[in-house]
Amino acid sequence: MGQTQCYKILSSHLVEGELKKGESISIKIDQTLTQDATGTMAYLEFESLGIDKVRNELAVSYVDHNTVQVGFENADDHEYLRTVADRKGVIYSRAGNGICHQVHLERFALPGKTLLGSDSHTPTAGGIGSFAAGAGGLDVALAMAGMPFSLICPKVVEIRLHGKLRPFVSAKDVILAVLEHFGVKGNVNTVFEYTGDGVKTLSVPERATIANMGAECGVTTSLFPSDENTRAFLASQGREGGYVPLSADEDAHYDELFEIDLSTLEPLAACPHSPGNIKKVSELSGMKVNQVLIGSCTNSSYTDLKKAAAILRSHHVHPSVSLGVAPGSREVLMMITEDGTLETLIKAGARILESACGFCIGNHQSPGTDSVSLRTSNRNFYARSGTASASLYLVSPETAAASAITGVFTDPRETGADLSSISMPEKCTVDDSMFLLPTFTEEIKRGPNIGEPPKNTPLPEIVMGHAVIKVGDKITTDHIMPAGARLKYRSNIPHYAEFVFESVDPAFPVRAAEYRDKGESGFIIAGASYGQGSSREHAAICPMYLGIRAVVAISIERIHQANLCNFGILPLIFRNEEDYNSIDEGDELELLSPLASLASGEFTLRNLSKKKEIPLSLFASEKQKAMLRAGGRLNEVKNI
Ligand code: MIC
Ligand code: SF4
Repeated sequence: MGQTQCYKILSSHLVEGELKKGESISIKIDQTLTQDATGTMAYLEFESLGIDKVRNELAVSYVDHNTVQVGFENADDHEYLRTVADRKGVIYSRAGNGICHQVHLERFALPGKTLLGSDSHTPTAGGIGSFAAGAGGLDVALAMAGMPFSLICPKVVEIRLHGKLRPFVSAKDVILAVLEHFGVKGNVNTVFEYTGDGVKTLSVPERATIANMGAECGVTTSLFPSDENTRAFLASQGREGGYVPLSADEDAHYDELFEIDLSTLEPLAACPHSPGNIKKVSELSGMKVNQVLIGSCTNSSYTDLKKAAAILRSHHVHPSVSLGVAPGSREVLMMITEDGTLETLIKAGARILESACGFCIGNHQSPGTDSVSLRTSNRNFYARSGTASASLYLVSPETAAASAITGVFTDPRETGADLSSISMPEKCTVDDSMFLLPTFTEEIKRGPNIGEPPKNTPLPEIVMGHAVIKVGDKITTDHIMPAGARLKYRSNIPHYAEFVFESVDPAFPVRAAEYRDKGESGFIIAGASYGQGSSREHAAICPMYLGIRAVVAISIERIHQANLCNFGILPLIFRNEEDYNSIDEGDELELLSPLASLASGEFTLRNLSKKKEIPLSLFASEKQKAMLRAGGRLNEVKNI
């Protein structure tokens, strides 16, 4: 029987285990990427491994998240990242060079390679046929040390695309249709593989948009074949030498099939507060809009901005709308400058924003109270924009531009603009001068906000304490560790820990620390799909710092589960879902014989307040069990 594209790449990189769905495997990682918000911790962790220089094929450190620089912290982080990159053999992409995923796609990603990034949207590179996964900073640090990456051998879902998109319907609408079908939970340890005659109608940046937002479904990664469009894209970047054709065998076996006829899709929007809450734009038509933001790693390519500009040409932004445009990379910015697109945008009244994450992570451009914000980004989680009362809708650049003109939700098909001639150019404007290559000479500089990554203690014989908080379903890592205004504390765990669960229960950190200081082990009780979204390992590190020893949930998402194990927090799952109802916040809990239970994976939680025993399961590999016993991966450093 033939192989899927996914299993072809996995088998050529397999280090440990058997390529069988559900088995624990380890693969060799060719390329790594980090970004500044997760990067400082990743490089501090890398330093703690005591290794001179990175051992994988290519390591790139991007500065794109925290570029607003209010206060000294971000600039100090950048200086640490620049100097540690130089010292350890990492390419440094300076602030201003663009968003990691867009830049990596343009300059480094290659079909058939494996890429691990400390950012959940690393699968963007799946658009070029790379097996690209997001992970916590520590996993990326270990990959830079040449260690294989462990994952569960995934189930592979074929998404077969037929036909061709109609004008004004775009790649964003394809992935929103995928999200409508698969939802934002229940897709762990799955890979989406795109096939069918519709694939060849999509350019690499369009494919990258689709692969990018597969992350919102919670899949390990998404993959597109490497074909003539891939060759053309690589050639446009002067990288044709990296082209290899790659696709699934004709008779490949898939675990599931989902078919989409591209020609039947219409403009869609993800409604508040989840990327999986999909409606047709036509159903929302007429709703007042206050802010429109075009950019982010999902939709900020050259053709995205050209299409938006074509719709905006000869129009002006509606008086009650603020329109911001953030090109995804310096390359895109240079290209839209050269061909007059930038002028069109400026004439239309767009506010030109830095090539960075910016608004997407709530770093600036927080919308007004109760306002409606249309964005081309990938996440509209509650409070992520910095304004909890705002309603965020995720849409295509076409819908965003059309609505910016009218001031109300507008189906772009109504604009009558001509987008037919817009396509990727044969040659892009390449200028690599904002990458710094390592010289191995810099002295590593650390500002006062940069602290050591804290370590946990080994799993004790008695794990007893309180349910410090009880939360519901779909708690994202944004709920656990806010970004936006708090982002600058990423390198300072004691301070950042003061904001754990800020938007859910601001009293949590003080309560947790009080229990911790009495010598207790804290418990977090959660519903389904706990820890979805961002890869930020701070969502494990900061609760650990506050004394949390176990998360007891209905289900936990892949990257967060790995981060919990990496830092010695037990990720435990209710064997009977309804037991979620038999624990209340404040209940006194005891985990019976934790050390013996670790080996079997079967735990019993005694609720001392309710006098009830609750069976729990641990789904973890043997390696993860060893980490949990040691109190986290950093305590095992001597084994590297
Ligand atoms: C995000 O989109 O949430 C981020 C910010 O890029 C995160 C990483 C982080 O929290 O630094 C991600 O997606 O992993
Ligand atoms: Fe940056 Fe937003 Fe992409 Fe995350 S999702 S990498 S914050 S642009």
